Amino acid sequence: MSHAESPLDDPGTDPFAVAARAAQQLAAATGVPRHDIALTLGSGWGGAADLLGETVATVPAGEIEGFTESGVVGHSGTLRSLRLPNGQHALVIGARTHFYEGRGVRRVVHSVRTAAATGARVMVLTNGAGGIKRHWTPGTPVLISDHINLTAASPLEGPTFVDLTDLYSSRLRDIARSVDPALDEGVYVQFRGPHYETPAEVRMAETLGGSIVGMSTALEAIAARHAGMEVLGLSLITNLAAGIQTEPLSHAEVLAAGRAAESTLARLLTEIVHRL
Ligand code: 8IG
Repeated sequence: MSHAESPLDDPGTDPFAVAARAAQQLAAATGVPRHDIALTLGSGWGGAADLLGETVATVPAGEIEGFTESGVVGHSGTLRSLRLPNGQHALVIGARTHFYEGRGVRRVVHSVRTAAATGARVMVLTNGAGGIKRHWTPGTPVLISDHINLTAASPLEGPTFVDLTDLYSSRLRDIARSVDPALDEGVYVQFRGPHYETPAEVRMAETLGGSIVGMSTALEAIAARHAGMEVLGLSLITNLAAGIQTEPLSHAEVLAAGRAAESTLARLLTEIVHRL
């Protein structure tokens, strides 16, 4: 995996200036000056991109400043501009940088900051994750109601005291439940990864009030809120968390569960986005 240089790696660089330039480059590459909504499509959620609307342009992520093509199988490595049926423009981010890649938290949240700089007011963050609730069988989508950030990192630097009450907008969760009243919700616990949790860590997460375990989203949600966006978070439960299920976890199984759920998730997410 290549570790391309990025101006974000220089601590003297203003990450918001890089995001502003990335937004200008996206506008030039797509011909779409502003986007209204942005979506990061994690494991299992990629199919939604084809259903949400008409693709106006697809840009390889590596062509935009601060982005790297994702090294994780199951992530597309592109930025796509879509026109929704209501005429709004959606930016679909298929290139997520994970904290566990070790490139720093600025890289992790750059896509969110770029989305905000394109004008997006709503950030939809999706992921594949492990479930702590025993009745969440693999393939179950759940709303994120709140998070616990166990990365010991923040995307914010300096005395930036951002309120995170209602971070995962109850208004947007209500809209999602108007599409599927059976959608359950839970507290997402972001671990650093890339290893999965031990059973003891999963018990800890449960004791702390968590019900979903993953390796993304929380840091991105913080950056989105800081940028003034409203956040909707959705997890696809691809596996029961370690120790909740007795078999060892495998990335292949995670991908298989994602693929199996993909068309259902695409329809669900499309209906939700069309009501936002
Ligand atoms: I997919 O069980 C997926 N991502 N931390 N734990 C963590 N991340 C995950 C898991 C899981 N499943």
